Amino acid sequence: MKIAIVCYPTFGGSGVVATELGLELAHRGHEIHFITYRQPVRLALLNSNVFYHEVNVPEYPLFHYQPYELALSSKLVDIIKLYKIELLHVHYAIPHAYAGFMAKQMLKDQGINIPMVTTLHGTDITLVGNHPNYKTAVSFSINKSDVVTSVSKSLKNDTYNLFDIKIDIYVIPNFIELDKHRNKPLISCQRSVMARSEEMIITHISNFRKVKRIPDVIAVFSKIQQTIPSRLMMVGDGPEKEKAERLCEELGLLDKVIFFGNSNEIDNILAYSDLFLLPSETESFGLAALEAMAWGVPVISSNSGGLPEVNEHGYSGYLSAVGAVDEMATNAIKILGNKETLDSFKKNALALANKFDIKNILPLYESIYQEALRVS
Ligand code: GMT
Repeated sequence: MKIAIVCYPTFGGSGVVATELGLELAHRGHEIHFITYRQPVRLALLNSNVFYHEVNVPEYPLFHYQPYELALSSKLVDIIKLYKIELLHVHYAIPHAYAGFMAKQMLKDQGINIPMVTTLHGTDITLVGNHPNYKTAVSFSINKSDVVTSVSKSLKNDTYNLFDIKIDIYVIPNFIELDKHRNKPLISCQRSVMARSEEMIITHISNFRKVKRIPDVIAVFSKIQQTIPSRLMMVGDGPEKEKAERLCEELGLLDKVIFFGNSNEIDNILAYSDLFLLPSETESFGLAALEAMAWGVPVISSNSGGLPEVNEHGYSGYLSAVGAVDEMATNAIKILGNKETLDSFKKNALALANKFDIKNILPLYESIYQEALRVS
C-alpha cells in the first residue's frame, strides 16, 4: 500500500511511534511517505520505500500565528495526488486530524477518496485537546476520521469521557522493536562513564514537562541513594530541566546525577540501567517505560492513565499513586537491594516487553488500514 504518515518529528513518543511504524511498514513492502515540518529524529534512512516531504510555512509579518494547518493540508493534497497515496495515517489529533480532514475534503472535490486513520496519543486528548479553545475542532476531526485508534484502553476511555465521540475507537498499544535491541552493539557509551562498578544506574527519560513530575524523580532518587549506592541518569530536555538541575544542587546530589539532554545514546544508557523511574501525573501509555523494559530494566511508575497496561505491579516493577514518593523509593529499594530480586524483575520486564514486540502489533495496524479502506 502507499501510505502517507503525518506526525511530529520531535523526540516525543508520538513521533517515535509514527516513525518506527512507518519504517517497519516499509520493511514489509509498503511505500511510506512521511509528511511533516522536519525530518523525524528517528528517520535516519530514506530508501526506495521511504520518502520524506517537508511542510514549509512561509513567514509573513501580517500573521501573528503562521498557518501550519493550511500548509500541511495543501501539502497533503499535492503529495497524495502526485504519489497516488492510498491511505492517510495521522498521529496526534492536533492539528493533524483537522488538516487531514481538510485535505480529504479538497480531494473529494477533485473526485479522489482518501481514507484517514487517526491515532490518538495522549496529550492531544488529556492535556491539550481538552482545552475549551480546541475541544470543538478536536472532537469534530476525530469524528470525521474513517478509523480512530488509541494507544491504550485508558486513553480510549478518556476520549469517550472528554469528547462527544460517535465512532468506535480501536486500541492498538505502542510497540518496541525487540530485534533491534537484541542486535544492537553497545559501542560509544560505556558503563564507566555513568557510574562506578558498585553503583546502581537509575534512569529517567522524558521531555521534562510538568506532567512528568521531575521533582518526584529527584525525590525518589534522593531517598534511594541514602540506602543504595547509585547514580541517576536524566535524559531529555524541556521546560523543567533547569529547575531540576537547581533542585539537585540544593539537595547536594549534583555529583550523583548526570543530565544528558536530548540524547541519541538512549539504547546504550538503558542497556546499562538497573531501574527506570516514571512518576508522571498522567501517561496515556508510557513508551519510555516500555523502551526500558525492552532492555530488561524494571520500572517504578505512577499508576495513572495507561501505565498499568504496560508495567505490571510486583512483576516488571511497581506502581504507586501519583506523588507517593516514599512508597516509590521503598519499592525501588526492595528491587535494587537484593541481587536475586533485581535479576528476576529484570527478567520479567523483558518478558513483558515481548508482548509489545512490533511483530505482534504491526498486523493490527495493517488490518485497521483494511478497515479504513472498507468504510471510507
Ligand atoms: O508527553 C510525552 O511524553 C510526549 C507525548 C507525545 O505526544 O509524543 O507522549 C504521549 O504519546 C506517547 C506515545 O503514544 C505515550 O507513550 C505517552 O504516554 C503520551 N504522553 C502522555 O500521555 C503524557
